[in-house]
Amino acid sequence: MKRTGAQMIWECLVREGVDTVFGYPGGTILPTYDAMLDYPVRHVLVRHEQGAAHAADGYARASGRVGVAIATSGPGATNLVTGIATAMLDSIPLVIITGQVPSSVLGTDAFQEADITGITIPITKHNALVTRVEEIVPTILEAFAIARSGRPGPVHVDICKDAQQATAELVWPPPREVGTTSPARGPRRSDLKKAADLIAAAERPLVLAGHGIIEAGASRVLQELAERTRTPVALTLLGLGGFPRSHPLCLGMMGMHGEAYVNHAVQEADLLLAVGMRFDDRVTGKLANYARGSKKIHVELDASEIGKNVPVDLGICGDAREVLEALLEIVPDQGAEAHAAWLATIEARRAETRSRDILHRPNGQHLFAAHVIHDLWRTTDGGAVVVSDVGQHQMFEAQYYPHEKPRTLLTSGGLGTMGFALPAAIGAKLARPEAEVWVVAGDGGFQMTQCELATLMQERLDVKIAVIDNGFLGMVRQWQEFFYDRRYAATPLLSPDFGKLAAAYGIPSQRVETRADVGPAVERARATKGPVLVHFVVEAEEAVYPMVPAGADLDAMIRRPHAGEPEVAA
Ligand SMILES: Cc1ncc(C[n+]2csc(CCOP(=O)(O)OP(=O)(O)O)c2C)c(N)n1
Repeated sequence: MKRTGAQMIWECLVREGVDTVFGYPGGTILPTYDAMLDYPVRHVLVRHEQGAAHAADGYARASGRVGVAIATSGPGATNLVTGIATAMLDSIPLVIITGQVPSSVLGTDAFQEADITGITIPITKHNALVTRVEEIVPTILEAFAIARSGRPGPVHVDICKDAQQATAELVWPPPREVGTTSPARGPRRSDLKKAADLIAAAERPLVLAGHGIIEAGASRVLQELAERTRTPVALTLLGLGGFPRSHPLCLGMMGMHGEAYVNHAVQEADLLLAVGMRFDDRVTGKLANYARGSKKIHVELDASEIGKNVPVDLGICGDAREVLEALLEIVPDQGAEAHAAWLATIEARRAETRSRDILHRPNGQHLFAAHVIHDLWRTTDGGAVVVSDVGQHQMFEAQYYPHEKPRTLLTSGGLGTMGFALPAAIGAKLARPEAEVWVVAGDGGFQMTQCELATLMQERLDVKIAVIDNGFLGMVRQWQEFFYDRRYAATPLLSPDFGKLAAAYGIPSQRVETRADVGPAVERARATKGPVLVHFVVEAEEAVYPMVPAGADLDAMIRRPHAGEPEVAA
Protein backbone atom coordinates (compact mmCIF):
# COMPACT_ATOMS: atom_id res chain seq x y z
CA MET A 1 0.00 0.00 0.00
CA LYS A 2 1.23 3.47 -0.84
CA ARG A 3 2.13 5.87 1.97
CA THR A 4 3.57 9.34 2.23
CA GLY A 5 7.05 9.65 3.66
CA ALA A 6 5.50 11.32 6.70
CA GLN A 7 3.21 8.33 7.28
CA MET A 8 6.18 6.00 6.90
CA ILE A 9 7.97 7.79 9.73
CA TRP A 10 5.08 7.01 12.09
CA GLU A 11 4.72 3.46 10.74
CA CYS A 12 8.36 2.93 11.69
CA LEU A 13 7.96 4.44 15.16
CA VAL A 14 4.91 2.31 15.90
CA ARG A 15 6.72 -0.79 14.64
CA GLU A 16 9.63 0.02 16.96
CA GLY A 17 7.24 0.15 19.91
CA VAL A 18 7.45 3.91 20.45
CA ASP A 19 4.54 5.18 22.56
CA THR A 20 5.74 8.73 23.32
CA VAL A 21 7.73 11.35 21.40
CA PHE A 22 8.92 14.80 22.47
CA GLY A 23 9.00 17.63 19.99
CA TYR A 24 8.24 21.04 18.58
CA PRO A 25 6.74 21.65 15.10
CA GLY A 26 7.76 23.96 12.27
CA GLY A 27 7.55 24.34 8.50
CA THR A 28 9.84 21.58 7.28
CA ILE A 29 8.46 18.94 9.65
CA LEU A 30 4.80 19.90 9.18
CA PRO A 31 3.91 16.97 6.89
CA THR A 32 5.08 14.63 9.65
CA TYR A 33 3.13 16.48 12.35
CA ASP A 34 0.01 16.35 10.18
CA ALA A 35 0.36 12.59 9.67
CA MET A 36 0.93 12.11 13.42
CA LEU A 37 -2.75 12.66 14.20
CA ASP A 38 -3.57 9.29 12.61
CA TYR A 39 -1.16 7.25 14.73
CA PRO A 40 -1.36 6.03 18.35
CA VAL A 41 1.69 7.88 19.62
CA ARG A 42 1.62 10.47 22.41
CA HIS A 43 3.33 13.71 21.41
CA VAL A 44 4.62 15.96 24.18
CA LEU A 45 4.97 19.58 23.13
CA VAL A 46 7.96 21.04 24.93
CA ARG A 47 8.68 24.77 25.20
CA HIS A 48 12.20 24.64 23.74
CA GLU A 49 13.75 21.90 21.59
CA GLN A 50 16.56 21.40 24.11
CA GLY A 51 13.78 20.21 26.40
CA ALA A 52 12.67 17.66 23.78
CA ALA A 53 16.13 16.09 23.61
CA HIS A 54 16.49 16.02 27.41
CA ALA A 55 12.98 14.62 27.87
CA ALA A 56 13.67 11.85 25.36
CA ASP A 57 16.92 11.23 27.22
CA GLY A 58 15.16 11.07 30.61
CA TYR A 59 12.61 8.67 29.08
CA ALA A 60 15.45 6.43 27.88
CA ARG A 61 17.42 6.56 31.15
CA ALA A 62 14.36 5.76 33.25
CA SER A 63 13.13 2.89 31.08
CA GLY A 64 16.06 1.46 29.12
CA ARG A 65 14.07 2.03 25.91
CA VAL A 66 14.96 4.32 23.00
CA GLY A 67 13.87 7.96 23.47
CA VAL A 68 12.57 9.91 20.47
CA ALA A 69 12.69 13.67 19.80
CA ILE A 70 11.37 15.55 16.77
CA ALA A 71 12.04 19.10 15.57
CA THR A 72 11.98 21.32 12.54
CA SER A 73 15.01 22.44 10.51
CA GLY A 74 17.38 25.34 11.25
CA PRO A 75 16.87 26.73 14.77
CA GLY A 76 14.66 23.83 15.80
CA ALA A 77 17.41 21.40 14.95
CA THR A 78 20.27 23.45 16.39
CA ASN A 79 18.35 23.81 19.67
CA LEU A 80 18.58 20.03 20.04
CA VAL A 81 22.36 20.00 19.96
CA THR A 82 23.04 20.27 23.72
CA GLY A 83 20.63 17.45 24.44
CA ILE A 84 22.13 15.22 21.75
CA ALA A 85 25.67 15.82 23.05
CA THR A 86 24.47 15.08 26.59
CA ALA A 87 23.09 11.71 25.48
CA MET A 88 26.22 10.95 23.47
CA LEU A 89 28.59 11.38 26.40
CA ASP A 90 26.43 9.24 28.67
CA SER A 91 25.69 6.51 26.07
CA ILE A 92 21.91 7.05 26.02
CA PRO A 93 19.93 5.56 23.10
CA LEU A 94 17.98 8.25 21.25
CA VAL A 95 16.52 8.62 17.78
CA ILE A 96 16.32 12.27 16.76
CA ILE A 97 14.21 13.14 13.72
CA THR A 98 14.42 16.59 12.15
CA GLY A 99 12.76 18.14 9.11
CA GLN A 100 15.04 19.61 6.46
CA VAL A 101 14.40 22.08 3.63
CA PRO A 102 13.28 20.52 0.30
CA SER A 103 16.06 18.62 -1.46
CA SER A 104 15.84 20.98 -4.45
CA VAL A 105 17.11 23.92 -2.34
CA LEU A 106 19.61 22.08 -0.13
CA GLY A 107 22.81 24.08 0.18
CA THR A 108 21.29 27.41 -0.95
CA ASP A 109 20.91 28.99 2.50
CA ALA A 110 17.19 28.50 2.12
CA PHE A 111 14.90 29.77 4.89
CA GLN A 112 15.63 27.84 8.11
CA GLU A 113 18.33 25.75 6.51
CA ALA A 114 21.20 24.59 8.69
CA ASP A 115 23.59 21.78 7.88
CA ILE A 116 22.44 19.88 10.93
CA THR A 117 23.91 16.53 9.90
CA GLY A 118 27.24 18.34 9.56
CA ILE A 119 26.74 19.77 13.04
CA THR A 120 25.74 16.49 14.69
CA ILE A 121 28.46 14.25 13.20
CA PRO A 122 30.73 14.48 16.27
CA ILE A 123 27.89 14.23 18.79
CA THR A 124 25.98 11.26 17.40
CA LYS A 125 26.74 7.60 17.09
CA HIS A 126 25.47 7.78 13.52
CA ASN A 127 23.50 10.25 11.40
CA ALA A 128 21.90 10.48 7.97
CA LEU A 129 20.33 13.00 5.60
CA VAL A 130 17.33 11.55 3.75
CA THR A 131 16.40 13.16 0.44
CA ARG A 132 14.14 10.46 -1.08
CA VAL A 133 10.99 8.86 0.26
CA GLU A 134 12.30 5.34 -0.43
CA GLU A 135 15.15 5.88 2.04
CA ILE A 136 12.93 6.77 4.99
CA VAL A 137 11.96 3.32 6.25
CA PRO A 138 15.38 1.65 6.03
CA THR A 139 17.09 4.70 7.53
CA ILE A 140 14.78 4.97 10.53
CA LEU A 141 14.83 1.25 11.25
CA GLU A 142 18.59 1.28 11.08
CA ALA A 143 18.65 4.32 13.38
CA PHE A 144 16.81 2.35 16.09
CA ALA A 145 19.03 -0.68 15.64
CA ILE A 146 22.20 1.39 15.93
CA ALA A 147 20.93 3.50 18.86
CA ARG A 148 20.25 0.45 21.03
CA SER A 149 22.96 -1.96 19.89
CA GLY A 150 26.42 -2.31 21.38
CA ARG A 151 27.29 0.82 23.33
CA PRO A 152 24.03 2.78 23.08
CA GLY A 153 23.92 6.35 21.79
CA PRO A 154 21.98 9.00 19.89
CA VAL A 155 21.26 8.62 16.16
CA HIS A 156 20.01 11.54 14.10
CA VAL A 157 17.91 11.33 10.91
CA ASP A 158 17.35 14.56 8.95
CA ILE A 159 14.52 14.25 6.40
CA CYS A 160 13.86 16.70 3.55
CA LYS A 161 10.34 18.08 3.38
CA ASP A 162 9.74 16.79 -0.14
CA ALA A 163 10.67 13.27 0.96
CA GLN A 164 8.04 13.52 3.70
CA GLN A 165 5.43 14.66 1.16
CA ALA A 166 6.22 12.16 -1.63
CA THR A 167 4.43 8.83 -1.77
CA ALA A 168 5.82 5.37 -2.38
CA GLU A 169 5.04 1.75 -1.65
CA LEU A 170 5.71 0.92 2.00
CA VAL A 171 8.24 -1.90 1.96
CA TRP A 172 9.70 -3.38 5.14
CA PRO A 173 13.28 -4.35 4.50
CA PRO A 174 14.37 -7.87 5.51
CA PRO A 175 15.89 -7.95 8.99
CA ARG A 176 19.64 -7.73 8.77
CA GLU A 177 22.59 -7.31 11.01
CA VAL A 178 23.51 -3.67 11.46
CA GLY A 179 27.04 -2.63 12.21
CA THR A 180 27.47 -2.46 15.96
CA THR A 181 30.26 -1.87 18.38
CA SER A 182 29.49 -5.07 20.23
CA PRO A 183 32.06 -7.80 19.89
CA ALA A 184 31.30 -10.51 17.39
CA ARG A 185 32.22 -13.23 19.88
CA GLY A 186 32.01 -13.32 23.62
CA PRO A 187 35.10 -12.87 25.77
CA ARG A 188 37.89 -15.42 25.36
CA ARG A 189 37.97 -18.25 27.89
CA SER A 190 41.66 -17.69 28.45
CA ASP A 191 41.02 -14.05 29.38
CA LEU A 192 38.28 -15.02 31.80
CA LYS A 193 40.63 -17.54 33.39
CA LYS A 194 43.35 -14.89 33.70
CA ALA A 195 40.87 -12.51 35.31
CA ALA A 196 39.71 -15.15 37.78
CA ASP A 197 43.33 -15.89 38.72
CA LEU A 198 44.06 -12.20 39.28
CA ILE A 199 40.96 -11.84 41.44
CA ALA A 200 41.82 -14.93 43.46
CA ALA A 201 45.38 -13.71 44.08
CA ALA A 202 44.48 -10.15 45.11
CA GLU A 203 44.80 -8.99 48.70
CA ARG A 204 43.30 -5.55 48.23
CA PRO A 205 40.81 -5.92 45.38
CA LEU A 206 38.27 -3.29 44.39
CA VAL A 207 35.49 -3.25 41.81
CA LEU A 208 34.96 0.04 39.97
CA ALA A 209 31.41 -0.10 38.62
CA GLY A 210 30.04 2.36 36.08
CA HIS A 211 26.99 3.08 33.97
CA GLY A 212 27.57 -0.11 31.97
CA ILE A 213 26.40 -2.15 34.97
CA ILE A 214 23.02 -0.46 34.75
CA GLU A 215 22.77 -0.58 30.95
CA ALA A 216 23.66 -4.28 30.91
CA GLY A 217 21.32 -5.20 33.77
CA ALA A 218 24.32 -6.58 35.63
CA SER A 219 23.49 -5.41 39.19
CA ARG A 220 22.43 -8.80 40.52
CA VAL A 221 25.44 -10.69 39.19
CA LEU A 222 27.80 -7.95 40.36
CA GLN A 223 26.42 -8.39 43.85
CA GLU A 224 26.97 -12.14 43.71
CA LEU A 225 30.52 -11.70 42.47
CA ALA A 226 31.33 -9.09 45.12
CA GLU A 227 29.96 -11.31 47.88
CA ARG A 228 31.68 -14.46 46.61
CA THR A 229 35.06 -12.72 46.46
CA ARG A 230 34.48 -10.29 49.37
CA THR A 231 35.42 -7.40 47.11
CA PRO A 232 34.26 -3.88 47.94
CA VAL A 233 32.56 -1.89 45.16
CA ALA A 234 33.14 1.76 44.29
CA LEU A 235 30.78 3.49 41.88
CA THR A 236 31.01 6.26 39.33
CA LEU A 237 28.36 9.00 39.39
CA LEU A 238 26.45 7.27 36.58
CA GLY A 239 26.95 3.90 38.23
CA LEU A 240 25.05 4.95 41.40
CA GLY A 241 22.09 2.62 41.82
CA GLY A 242 23.96 -0.18 40.03
CA PHE A 243 24.92 -1.69 43.40
CA PRO A 244 22.78 -1.21 46.52
CA ARG A 245 24.22 1.58 48.60
CA SER A 246 23.18 -0.11 51.85
CA HIS A 247 25.16 -3.26 50.99
CA PRO A 248 28.11 -3.72 53.40
CA LEU A 249 30.50 -4.03 50.44
CA CYS A 250 29.26 -0.83 48.80
CA LEU A 251 31.66 2.07 49.22
CA GLY A 252 29.69 4.72 47.33
CA MET A 253 31.03 7.22 44.83
CA MET A 254 34.66 7.66 43.80
CA GLY A 255 36.31 10.58 42.01
CA MET A 256 36.50 14.35 42.27
CA HIS A 257 33.70 14.52 44.86
CA GLY A 258 33.75 10.88 45.91
CA GLU A 259 34.22 10.06 49.57
CA ALA A 260 37.82 10.25 50.78
CA TYR A 261 37.88 6.62 51.95
CA VAL A 262 36.83 5.50 48.48
CA ASN A 263 39.56 7.44 46.69
CA HIS A 264 42.16 6.17 49.15
CA ALA A 265 40.96 2.64 48.49
CA VAL A 266 41.37 3.14 44.74
CA GLN A 267 44.90 4.42 45.20
CA GLU A 268 45.87 1.57 47.54
CA ALA A 269 44.18 -1.37 45.84
CA ASP A 270 46.34 -4.12 44.38
CA LEU A 271 43.62 -5.11 41.89
CA LEU A 272 41.05 -2.94 40.13
CA LEU A 273 38.24 -4.75 38.36
CA ALA A 274 36.71 -1.92 36.33
CA VAL A 275 33.36 -2.80 34.78
CA GLY A 276 31.31 -0.66 32.40
CA MET A 277 33.18 2.54 33.17
CA ARG A 278 35.59 4.57 31.06
CA PHE A 279 38.19 6.05 33.44
CA ASP A 280 36.83 9.56 32.93
CA ASP A 281 39.12 12.32 34.24
CA ARG A 282 36.59 13.17 36.98
CA VAL A 283 37.10 9.62 38.25
CA THR A 284 40.87 9.23 37.97
CA GLY A 285 42.42 12.57 38.86
CA LYS A 286 45.95 12.86 37.51
CA LEU A 287 46.59 9.83 35.34
CA ALA A 288 50.31 9.55 36.01
CA ASN A 289 49.72 8.64 39.65
CA TYR A 290 46.43 6.83 39.29
CA ALA A 291 46.24 3.55 41.25
CA ARG A 292 49.86 2.85 40.50
CA GLY A 293 50.26 -0.27 42.58
CA SER A 294 47.34 -2.17 41.10
CA LYS A 295 46.82 -4.71 38.39
CA LYS A 296 43.91 -3.55 36.27
CA ILE A 297 41.22 -5.54 34.52
CA HIS A 298 38.88 -3.53 32.31
CA VAL A 299 35.56 -5.05 31.22
CA GLU A 300 33.98 -2.80 28.59
CA LEU A 301 31.50 -3.20 25.75
CA ASP A 302 33.20 -0.56 23.64
CA ALA A 303 36.63 -1.93 22.71
CA SER A 304 37.93 1.55 21.90
CA GLU A 305 37.64 2.51 25.59
CA ILE A 306 40.00 -0.25 26.72
CA GLY A 307 43.45 1.18 27.33
CA LYS A 308 42.34 4.64 26.11
CA ASN A 309 42.94 6.60 29.32
CA VAL A 310 44.50 4.05 31.65
CA PRO A 311 46.80 1.22 30.58
CA VAL A 312 45.37 -2.10 31.74
CA ASP A 313 46.83 -5.51 32.40
CA LEU A 314 43.83 -7.30 30.99
CA GLY A 315 41.09 -5.90 28.73
CA ILE A 316 37.92 -7.91 28.25
CA CYS A 317 35.59 -6.63 25.59
CA GLY A 318 32.03 -7.71 26.24
CA ASP A 319 28.66 -7.14 27.83
CA ALA A 320 29.10 -6.54 31.57
CA ARG A 321 26.46 -9.06 32.57
CA GLU A 322 27.77 -11.82 30.33
CA VAL A 323 31.35 -11.31 31.47
CA LEU A 324 30.46 -11.17 35.17
CA GLU A 325 28.25 -14.25 34.84
CA ALA A 326 31.10 -16.14 33.19
CA LEU A 327 33.53 -14.96 35.88
CA LEU A 328 31.16 -15.94 38.65
CA GLU A 329 31.30 -19.53 37.45
CA ILE A 330 35.04 -19.77 37.78
CA VAL A 331 36.13 -17.51 40.65
CA PRO A 332 36.66 -19.39 43.91
CA ASP A 333 34.50 -18.58 46.92
CA GLN A 334 36.91 -16.70 49.14
CA GLY A 335 35.19 -17.40 52.44
CA ALA A 336 33.80 -15.10 55.11
CA GLU A 337 37.17 -13.91 56.39
CA ALA A 338 38.73 -12.98 53.06
CA HIS A 339 40.31 -9.54 52.77
CA ALA A 340 39.51 -8.81 56.41
CA ALA A 341 42.45 -6.44 56.91
CA TRP A 342 41.68 -4.55 53.70
CA LEU A 343 38.02 -4.14 54.56
CA ALA A 344 38.91 -3.05 58.12
CA THR A 345 41.25 -0.35 56.79
CA ILE A 346 38.48 1.00 54.57
CA GLU A 347 35.96 0.87 57.43
CA ALA A 348 38.27 2.82 59.73
CA ARG A 349 38.61 5.51 57.08
CA ARG A 350 34.87 5.51 56.54
CA ALA A 351 34.38 6.20 60.24
CA GLU A 352 36.88 9.05 60.07
CA THR A 353 34.98 10.53 57.12
CA ARG A 354 31.75 10.34 59.10
CA SER A 355 33.31 12.38 61.88
CA ARG A 356 33.65 15.27 59.43
CA ASP A 357 30.14 14.92 58.03
CA ILE A 358 28.29 18.18 57.62
CA LEU A 359 25.14 16.49 58.91
CA HIS A 360 26.79 16.04 62.29
CA ARG A 361 27.71 19.68 62.66
CA PRO A 362 26.03 21.67 65.37
CA ASN A 363 24.42 23.84 62.78
CA GLY A 364 22.17 26.21 64.66
CA GLN A 365 19.78 27.69 62.19
CA HIS A 366 21.78 26.87 59.09
CA LEU A 367 20.09 24.92 56.32
CA PHE A 368 22.60 23.06 54.17
CA ALA A 369 21.89 21.43 50.83
CA ALA A 370 23.05 18.16 52.43
CA HIS A 371 20.20 18.43 54.96
CA VAL A 372 17.70 18.87 52.17
CA ILE A 373 18.91 15.82 50.28
CA HIS A 374 19.22 13.68 53.41
CA ASP A 375 15.70 14.53 54.55
CA LEU A 376 14.35 14.07 51.03
CA TRP A 377 15.84 10.58 51.11
CA ARG A 378 14.39 9.81 54.53
CA THR A 379 10.96 11.15 53.71
CA THR A 380 10.71 9.37 50.36
CA ASP A 381 12.07 6.22 52.02
CA GLY A 382 14.80 6.09 49.38
CA GLY A 383 12.23 5.08 46.81
CA ALA A 384 12.13 8.06 44.47
CA VAL A 385 13.54 8.44 40.99
CA VAL A 386 15.69 11.54 41.43
CA VAL A 387 16.59 13.59 38.38
CA SER A 388 19.38 15.90 39.38
CA ASP A 389 20.75 18.91 37.53
CA VAL A 390 24.39 19.96 37.48
CA GLY A 391 26.34 21.70 40.21
CA GLN A 392 26.87 21.36 43.95
CA HIS A 393 23.37 20.02 44.56
CA GLN A 394 24.12 17.20 42.09
CA MET A 395 27.13 16.13 44.14
CA PHE A 396 25.21 16.45 47.42
CA GLU A 397 22.52 14.28 45.87
CA ALA A 398 25.12 11.68 44.93
CA GLN A 399 26.54 11.74 48.45
CA TYR A 400 23.39 11.93 50.57
CA TYR A 401 20.67 10.07 48.65
CA PRO A 402 21.72 6.43 48.86
CA HIS A 403 20.35 4.78 45.74
CA GLU A 404 19.48 1.11 46.07
CA LYS A 405 18.26 0.31 42.58
CA PRO A 406 19.30 0.93 38.98
CA ARG A 407 17.68 3.78 37.04
CA THR A 408 16.72 5.71 40.18
CA LEU A 409 19.29 8.46 39.69
CA LEU A 410 19.17 10.23 36.33
CA THR A 411 21.78 12.91 35.81
CA SER A 412 24.03 14.39 33.15
CA GLY A 413 27.46 13.00 33.95
CA GLY A 414 29.73 13.29 30.95
CA LEU A 415 28.67 16.65 29.55
CA GLY A 416 27.50 18.11 32.87
CA THR A 417 24.56 19.90 31.30
CA MET A 418 22.80 22.51 33.43
CA GLY A 419 19.09 22.64 32.61
CA PHE A 420 18.88 18.86 32.17
CA ALA A 421 16.77 17.96 35.19
CA LEU A 422 13.31 19.42 34.65
CA PRO A 423 12.82 18.24 31.04
CA ALA A 424 14.50 14.89 31.74
CA ALA A 425 12.12 14.37 34.67
CA ILE A 426 9.19 14.92 32.30
CA GLY A 427 10.51 12.10 30.14
CA ALA A 428 11.17 9.89 33.16
CA LYS A 429 7.65 10.32 34.52
CA LEU A 430 6.13 9.43 31.15
CA ALA A 431 8.33 6.35 30.91
CA ARG A 432 7.51 5.24 34.47
CA PRO A 433 4.19 6.77 35.50
CA GLU A 434 4.07 4.71 38.70
CA ALA A 435 7.37 6.13 39.98
CA GLU A 436 7.70 9.03 42.42
CA VAL A 437 9.84 11.47 40.41
CA TRP A 438 11.75 14.35 42.02
CA VAL A 439 13.72 17.06 40.28
CA VAL A 440 16.68 18.30 42.31
CA ALA A 441 18.00 21.48 40.70
CA GLY A 442 20.04 24.53 41.61
CA ASP A 443 18.74 28.07 41.23
CA GLY A 444 21.02 28.50 38.21
CA GLY A 445 20.31 25.34 36.22
CA PHE A 446 16.61 25.46 36.97
CA GLN A 447 16.37 28.84 35.27
CA MET A 448 17.91 27.43 32.10
CA THR A 449 14.90 25.27 31.24
CA GLN A 450 12.21 26.49 33.65
CA CYS A 451 9.93 27.09 30.66
CA GLU A 452 9.23 23.35 30.77
CA LEU A 453 6.99 23.98 33.79
CA ALA A 454 4.37 24.69 31.15
CA THR A 455 4.96 21.28 29.57
CA LEU A 456 4.58 19.67 32.97
CA MET A 457 1.20 21.31 33.44
CA GLN A 458 -0.02 20.72 29.88
CA GLU A 459 0.72 17.01 30.31
CA ARG A 460 -0.60 16.96 33.90
CA LEU A 461 2.48 15.15 35.18
CA ASP A 462 2.98 14.44 38.85
CA VAL A 463 6.61 15.55 39.15
CA LYS A 464 7.88 17.18 42.35
CA ILE A 465 10.56 19.84 42.13
CA ALA A 466 13.16 20.78 44.74
CA VAL A 467 14.96 24.00 43.84
CA ILE A 468 18.05 24.36 46.00
CA ASP A 469 18.69 28.07 46.09
CA ASN A 470 22.04 29.33 47.38
CA GLY A 471 21.95 32.62 45.48
CA PHE A 472 25.03 31.62 43.51
CA LEU A 473 26.19 29.49 40.62
CA GLY A 474 27.40 27.41 43.51
CA MET A 475 29.84 24.96 42.01
CA VAL A 476 31.63 27.68 40.07
CA ARG A 477 31.63 29.90 43.15
CA GLN A 478 33.30 27.02 45.03
CA TRP A 479 36.10 26.90 42.44
CA GLN A 480 36.49 30.66 42.80
CA GLU A 481 36.62 30.29 46.58
CA PHE A 482 39.30 27.58 46.46
CA PHE A 483 41.37 28.56 43.45
CA TYR A 484 40.65 32.21 42.55
CA ASP A 485 41.04 33.94 45.90
CA ARG A 486 37.28 34.33 46.45
CA ARG A 487 36.90 36.66 43.50
CA TYR A 488 33.28 35.89 42.66
CA ALA A 489 33.19 36.88 39.00
CA ALA A 490 29.72 36.43 37.51
CA THR A 491 28.52 33.87 40.05
CA PRO A 492 26.14 35.83 42.34
CA LEU A 493 22.72 35.08 40.92
CA LEU A 494 19.43 36.95 40.98
CA SER A 495 16.44 34.66 40.80
CA PRO A 496 12.74 35.22 40.38
CA ASP A 497 10.39 34.48 43.26
CA PHE A 498 10.22 30.75 42.49
CA GLY A 499 6.88 30.43 44.25
CA LYS A 500 5.31 33.13 42.12
CA LEU A 501 6.90 31.64 39.04
CA ALA A 502 5.33 28.28 39.82
CA ALA A 503 2.01 30.01 40.52
CA ALA A 504 2.10 31.58 37.07
CA TYR A 505 1.92 28.06 35.68
CA GLY A 506 -0.72 26.95 38.18
CA ILE A 507 1.77 24.96 40.24
CA PRO A 508 1.57 25.12 44.04
CA SER A 509 4.75 25.81 45.96
CA GLN A 510 6.33 25.99 49.40
CA ARG A 511 9.31 27.93 50.70
CA VAL A 512 11.61 26.28 53.25
CA GLU A 513 14.34 28.02 55.22
CA THR A 514 14.95 25.81 58.24
CA ARG A 515 15.95 22.20 58.64
CA ALA A 516 12.92 21.40 60.76
CA ASP A 517 10.66 22.33 57.84
CA VAL A 518 12.35 20.14 55.22
CA GLY A 519 10.69 16.81 56.04
CA PRO A 520 7.18 18.24 56.55
CA ALA A 521 7.44 20.21 53.29
CA VAL A 522 8.47 17.08 51.40
CA GLU A 523 5.59 15.19 53.04
CA ARG A 524 3.10 17.86 52.03
CA ALA A 525 4.44 17.86 48.46
CA ARG A 526 4.05 14.09 48.30
CA ALA A 527 0.52 14.29 49.63
CA THR A 528 -0.46 16.79 46.95
CA LYS A 529 -1.55 15.37 43.62
CA GLY A 530 0.24 16.86 40.63
CA PRO A 531 3.37 18.99 40.44
CA VAL A 532 4.63 20.92 43.46
CA LEU A 533 7.69 23.15 43.64
CA VAL A 534 9.57 23.34 46.93
CA HIS A 535 11.94 26.28 47.17
CA PHE A 536 14.76 25.49 49.63
CA VAL A 537 16.78 28.54 50.65
CA VAL A 538 20.15 27.15 51.78
CA GLU A 539 23.50 28.46 53.03
CA ALA A 540 25.05 30.65 50.36
CA GLU A 541 28.70 29.68 50.66
CA GLU A 542 28.82 26.00 51.52
CA ALA A 543 31.29 23.78 49.64
CA VAL A 544 31.15 20.18 48.44
CA TYR A 545 33.84 18.06 50.07
CA PRO A 546 36.05 16.32 49.48
CA MET A 547 37.39 17.86 46.32
CA VAL A 548 40.21 16.63 44.15
CA PRO A 549 41.54 19.78 42.48
CA ALA A 550 41.45 19.45 38.69
CA GLY A 551 44.63 17.71 37.53
CA ALA A 552 45.71 16.63 41.04
CA ASP A 553 46.28 13.09 42.26
CA LEU A 554 43.13 11.26 43.31
CA ASP A 555 44.21 11.14 46.95
CA ALA A 556 45.30 14.81 47.08
CA MET A 557 41.87 15.80 48.29
CA ILE A 558 40.76 18.97 49.99
CA ARG A 559 38.86 17.55 52.95
CA ARG A 560 35.95 18.98 54.88
CA PRO A 561 37.43 20.38 58.08
CA HIS A 562 36.28 18.95 61.39
CA ALA A 563 33.75 21.13 63.18
CA GLY A 564 35.50 24.15 64.63
CA GLU A 565 38.53 23.88 62.35
CA PRO A 566 39.09 26.57 59.74
CA GLU A 567 38.42 25.83 56.09
CA VAL A 568 41.61 24.97 54.25
CA ALA A 569 41.65 26.37 50.76
CA ALA A 570 44.23 25.06 48.30
C1 LIG B 1 25.00 24.68 30.34
C2 LIG B 1 26.08 24.87 31.34
N1 LIG B 1 26.68 26.07 31.48
C3 LIG B 1 27.65 26.23 32.40
C4 LIG B 1 28.06 25.20 33.18
C5 LIG B 1 29.19 25.39 34.20
N2 LIG B 1 28.66 25.15 35.55
C6 LIG B 1 28.82 23.99 36.22
S1 LIG B 1 28.11 23.97 37.71
C7 LIG B 1 27.58 25.56 37.53
C8 LIG B 1 26.82 26.26 38.63
C9 LIG B 1 25.50 25.65 38.87
O1 LIG B 1 24.76 26.51 39.70
P1 LIG B 1 23.35 26.13 40.26
O2 LIG B 1 22.50 25.57 39.18
O3 LIG B 1 22.78 27.27 41.00
O4 LIG B 1 23.68 24.90 41.23
P2 LIG B 1 24.61 24.85 42.54
O5 LIG B 1 26.01 24.55 42.08
O6 LIG B 1 24.51 26.18 43.21
O7 LIG B 1 24.05 23.73 43.33
C10 LIG B 1 27.98 26.08 36.30
C11 LIG B 1 27.72 27.46 35.85
C12 LIG B 1 27.44 23.96 32.97
N3 LIG B 1 27.79 22.86 33.63
N4 LIG B 1 26.44 23.82 32.06
